[in-house]
Amino acid sequence: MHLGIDSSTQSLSGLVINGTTGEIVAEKSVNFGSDLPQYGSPQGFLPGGIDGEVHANPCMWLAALDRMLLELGKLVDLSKISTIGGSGQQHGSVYLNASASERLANLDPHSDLVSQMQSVWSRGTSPIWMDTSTGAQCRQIAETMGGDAEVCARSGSTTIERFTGPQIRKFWQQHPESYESTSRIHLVSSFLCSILAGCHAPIDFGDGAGMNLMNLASRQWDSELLEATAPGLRMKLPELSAAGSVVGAVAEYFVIKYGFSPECRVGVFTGDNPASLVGMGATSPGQVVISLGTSDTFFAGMTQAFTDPRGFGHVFGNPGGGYMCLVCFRNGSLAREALRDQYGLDWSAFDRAALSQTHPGNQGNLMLPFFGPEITPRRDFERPVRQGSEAFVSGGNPDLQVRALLEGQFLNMKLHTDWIGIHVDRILLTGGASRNDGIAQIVADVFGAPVERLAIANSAALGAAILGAVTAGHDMNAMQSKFCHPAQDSRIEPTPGISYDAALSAYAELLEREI
Ligand code: ADP
Ligand code: XUL
Repeated sequence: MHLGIDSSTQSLSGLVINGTTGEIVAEKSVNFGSDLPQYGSPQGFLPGGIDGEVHANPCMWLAALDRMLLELGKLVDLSKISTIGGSGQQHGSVYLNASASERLANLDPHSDLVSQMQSVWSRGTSPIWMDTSTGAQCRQIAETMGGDAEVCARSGSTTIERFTGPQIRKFWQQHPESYESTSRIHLVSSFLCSILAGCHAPIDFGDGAGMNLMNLASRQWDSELLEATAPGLRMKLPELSAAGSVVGAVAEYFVIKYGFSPECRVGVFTGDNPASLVGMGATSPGQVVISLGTSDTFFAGMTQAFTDPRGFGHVFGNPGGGYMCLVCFRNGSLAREALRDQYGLDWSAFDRAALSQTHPGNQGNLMLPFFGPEITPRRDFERPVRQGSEAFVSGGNPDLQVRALLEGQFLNMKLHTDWIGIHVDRILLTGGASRNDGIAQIVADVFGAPVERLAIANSAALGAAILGAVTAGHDMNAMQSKFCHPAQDSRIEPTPGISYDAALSAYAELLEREI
């Protein structure tokens, strides 16, 4: 059996698969907000950050790992797990001092992870992907490199505020002494992998590409990008390696505390989106995945690496080989939740509003669906922008508001993914909100393509488990054909005779005017 661990924005999940029978054996999720309220992070991050700063407490991820394994051990015999694969929310970084190596190698099973890691942090909190505070650092790095086109050609993305390089530069500028005392900087993925393996684990080519530091062509750290980012950075970064390659045996802590076999091996972790690509069975080019998690993301395998001329899209390493493209929208579930709460609705009201109470095109009522800063397109919105009837613009009629939000989100997605040039003839939908039929119907209508969902909404955890199977020597494609089937009756066809061409132009015009 293989265990996949996914540490995403709002929860940490474990999912166990049997690679021989094709069975999903057990699944357990720990929600940071509701299960670990002591960390004061109802949505997975510390509220109240100023000037676009969004940080999380890395202890919370450790507490969640301990909790998840304790609960999972009640559902499945952990001694039967032969390999562990994993993934983490992308871009987030963890800063450790020189004592970390020894600590990792000597974790005491009679204590817990949080108390033992207390003295290893060189930075108490971790900037995560929602952070938009590094505009100045992005400009400085781009300037040193001779322009953003050069950064993009090397790393697969222009300088991006949430990407780890600009975040590291800001840390060095604001806290040079703490930066100096940092001996290793991990991503969320490689950090959790290091805990499990009891030694510093590598970063994979998928998550590594989300840092503005990795050279996409050579799959090595790019010396010039490192130099343009912060002094002495090379020494502080882990090695780069392929997702799923063996890191080593699981640390004794997990053997004694949770009953893992000492033979159990840990593979290199990746980012949650690359893991989702694996878990959706979409690593081979030709398929499009839309993930509706905390963020909404649009991604697909690519045969060749080419980049977004407008700079919103990214190219990452694909855990199945080659490349993947990705476009991320910050106002995903958090915006849907904000509108839901503002109107006192529940998710079934979203279903009803989208399926029976309103019509495609929403009688011309349009919304720029941003409740906070957006990254695609980049702008510090504070509230949505409405255009349409007086009643709608003044905030009336919840059903129209729901449809306007959803149509706005997917029109915005369509507008900002056309550069990829993929003919979308089927969409694989995943993430927490994908189970909502109303939302799925609007995706199908806006893109004019059928939508399919897998039985498992948490495709990142499934992808992580499949990467675990790859660590054990299984073929990724064979595992994908075993596990990645659309759920029965999950297919949603686009409504016949509907076109969103006019709505897309109207949306583009409104956006142009407001930006
Ligand atoms: P992440 O991986 O980013 O932590 P998930 O993929 O687990 O996020 O998605 C969690 C989100 O899914 C929740 O915050 C919630 O907003 C949304 N969600 C869950 N169920 C529904 C539903 N039935 N309809 C719409 N959204 C939903
Ligand atoms: C991708 C991104 C988010 C995070 C959290 O670039 O920032 O999707 O990976 O899910």
